[in-house]
Amino acid sequence: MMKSVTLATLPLILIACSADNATGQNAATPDKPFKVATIADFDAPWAMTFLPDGRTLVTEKAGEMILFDPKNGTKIPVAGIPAVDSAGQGALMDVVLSPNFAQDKTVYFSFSESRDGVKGVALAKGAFAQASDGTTRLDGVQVIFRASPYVDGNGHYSGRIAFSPDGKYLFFTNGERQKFDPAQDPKATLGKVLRLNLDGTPAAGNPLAAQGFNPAIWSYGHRNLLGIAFDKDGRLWEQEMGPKGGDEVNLVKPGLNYGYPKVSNGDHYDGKPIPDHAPGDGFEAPKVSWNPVISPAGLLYYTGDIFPQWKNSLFIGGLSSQSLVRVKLDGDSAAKADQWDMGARIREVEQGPDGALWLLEDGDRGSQGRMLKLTPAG
Ligand SMILES: [Ca+2]
Ligand SMILES: [Ca+2]
Repeated sequence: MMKSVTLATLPLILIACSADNATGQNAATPDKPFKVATIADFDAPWAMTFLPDGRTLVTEKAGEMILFDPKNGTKIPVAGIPAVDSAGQGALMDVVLSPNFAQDKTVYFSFSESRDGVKGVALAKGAFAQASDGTTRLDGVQVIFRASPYVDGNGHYSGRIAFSPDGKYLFFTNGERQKFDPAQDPKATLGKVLRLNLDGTPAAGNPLAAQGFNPAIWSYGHRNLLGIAFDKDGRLWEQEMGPKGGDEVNLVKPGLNYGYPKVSNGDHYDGKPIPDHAPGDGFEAPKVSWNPVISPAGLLYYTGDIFPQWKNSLFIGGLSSQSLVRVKLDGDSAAKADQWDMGARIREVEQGPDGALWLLEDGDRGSQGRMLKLTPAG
């Protein structure tokens, strides 16, 4: 539970600094400038995206993709999704429209799968199609990229998707699968941000390929990357679930090493220390880190008009922190701004066509699986 403190009269910078206070609690922002409407219920939803007509595609952990119309509450299952291994943290994960969706109707999605007794995250695409009777499917679904290597275990798949602003590249996150060292292994895609062509092949000119790294790698030394988003100036931001006391927001730059598991502002959950980030250590430090952790999930760069005060902000869902977190950006800098107690594990943050914020609860550990819409209060 968030500790509620009265900070309304303090300047923003003091609120930001107080987030890591001596009591070991993140300070909750006391007043919510939004009202919350419950739109629908899902079964452990993971991600959502808007179609151009205002309908949504929603993924559920167990492997369903659902076409949901917020205008009338209609839910239609989307056929054509491959078998998902949803054990542990496994799921049908992200869903994002092609930058050329108006022409190619292509939907990109990610999921965890089991092959030959080992598991990994896969990236796939298919063409959205709806028949006159309403039945809906993805046509011609192909897996276009698989993490390497596949390993045992059910954790830290990551699997978030973002397209570069020019629509030419697909950025894909691969978690380190709770195996630590693969994040520093130049041959593995685990613990990395990847830059791919739209067909899933490694993009030409990736920064470390000439040094013998896997040609898909854009940056490395990451842990469990559960959100990735571009800002208005084309900067790539990423959030990742770190070790104990080490959740992070990073500004992702090509070829840099973000340190895990060699350095982190957190420490291993078994108590083993990890050296903190320090100037000159050769590792790229996070722009924001949390101790205690928020357990981040989802990342949205806000561009809407109905919350004008939040332009140039990142929004992050909080799982264990049961919160919605706002991070204010200023060029290459970022700072904690708000953390609102939502009373449920928030898995996904999305922006609607009118600039409203849409959230998905993840349905685990007592949380429901609701879709929530946030609009300005009063
Ligand atoms: Ca989304
Ligand atoms: Ca540390």
